[in-house]
Amino acid sequence: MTKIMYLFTLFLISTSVIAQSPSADTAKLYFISPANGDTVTNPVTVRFGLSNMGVAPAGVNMENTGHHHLLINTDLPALDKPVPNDARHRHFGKGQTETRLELAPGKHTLQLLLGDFAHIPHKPPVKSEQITITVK
Ligand SMILES: [Cu+2]
Repeated sequence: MTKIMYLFTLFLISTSVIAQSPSADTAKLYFISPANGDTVTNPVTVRFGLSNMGVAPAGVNMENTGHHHLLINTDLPALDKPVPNDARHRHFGKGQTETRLELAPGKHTLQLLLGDFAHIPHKPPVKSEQITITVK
């Protein structure tokens, strides 16, 4: 194999590894509850709404699907890499569409971000608005 062919192969491999799944043009990710500005009490039930795409568990590569990530008190992560997995970036890789949170009293921000089978945001990303809630 010539050197140029080798480099081209490396290029193909690297682009396939970082390839992002396409999102549906009309996809919409939103909070069913709570609403922006709500005052709530623990445990906080958060319901995830997704229109025009489907939910699939992590690891299942199906077109126009993904699983939910809930970002708590943090801005969006890098949108071309797997979503971090920590207390501020919660994965719902079994396909869950709601969760219950225990949050300290005070203001918190929440945002949803859909990820594909490999936890990578779609292109363009499917994300909700960032909402602010107050926990009593
Ligand atoms: Cu994930």
